[in-house]
Amino acid sequence: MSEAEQHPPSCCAPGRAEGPGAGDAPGGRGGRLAHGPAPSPGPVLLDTAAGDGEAAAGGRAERSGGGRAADADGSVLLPGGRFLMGTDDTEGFAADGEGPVRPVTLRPFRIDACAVTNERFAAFVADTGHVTEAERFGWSYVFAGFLPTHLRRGAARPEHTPWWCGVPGAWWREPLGPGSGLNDLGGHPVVHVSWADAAAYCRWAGGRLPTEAEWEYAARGGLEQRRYPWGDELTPGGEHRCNIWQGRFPTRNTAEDGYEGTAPADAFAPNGFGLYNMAGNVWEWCADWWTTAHPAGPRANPTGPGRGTSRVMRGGSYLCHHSYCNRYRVAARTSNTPDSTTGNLGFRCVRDA
Ligand SMILES: [Cu+2]
Repeated sequence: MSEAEQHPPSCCAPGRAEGPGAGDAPGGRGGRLAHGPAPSPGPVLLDTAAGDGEAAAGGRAERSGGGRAADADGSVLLPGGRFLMGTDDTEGFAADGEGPVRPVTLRPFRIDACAVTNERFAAFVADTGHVTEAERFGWSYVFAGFLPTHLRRGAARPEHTPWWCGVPGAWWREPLGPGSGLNDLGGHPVVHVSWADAAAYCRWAGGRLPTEAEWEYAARGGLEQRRYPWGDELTPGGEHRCNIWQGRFPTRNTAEDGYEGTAPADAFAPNGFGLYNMAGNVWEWCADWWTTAHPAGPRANPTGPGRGTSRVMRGGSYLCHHSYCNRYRVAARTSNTPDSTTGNLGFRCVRDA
């Protein structure tokens, strides 16, 4: 019945249809809370020092490991060409359609070095008046461990991912629900954005969402058939290279990597293409409809199935842990219905070169 049952369950980002009111509320398929307050758009309070400005750019330049520098618009030109997509790694989830390994050829394209930040999304909203789907539904998913007791208690929780709470009034400007704000999150990835919100931002920015093939090629950073954007070892030399969960999921997050929730979009060293956080931090929407059946032969510029019910998400998030989902590998994939919004799901843009 629910669309979520038609594909492997999302590891740590539940779908809109699993949310509050999915079964019995008058809100229908979207499950809009009848009592969900419509958040009023208040002023965006952003700490610009933590934003995408010169300080962040300077910080980026000091880091090593990136093969390419981003242009003034924050994007990197990638040459495209042939790469091996997918994995047959035994660590992978075959049921997710991670395999088979198949040759894919891509034309050159530009991709944002970082996920779209709250600061950039605020500029988009200020310019267009865009109202996000989370605002229209009146709620979004927030990780239970971040919520004060009064919001956590009694919150609707999806059956299979009960560490999520459907929180009335959670949206991108108040990512932990009413009373929260962006404060020093200006340079962090925007979250609580649906596929359509992400696509609208990309159009405004003169681009589009990456195809899944473009995303994976970019994430691999020029390495062939490695497990992570930097190689095969999760923490080379004991160093954390991405923002995922440490400790015991979902009850104890030791935040050894430095972050309990989102990290700044340019945290950690970039991959060989100069791209940040292609593993961990937030899931990223891709353009493609979801399928687990891939043609094994060579493909050029694949765009996925012509129709579907869920859209591809890639990269994993700060909630991913080996014990549960292990989807922060470059070949890992999952999906969600396009109207779904959570506190660990964002996006980045590409442009045709
Ligand atoms: Cu995960």
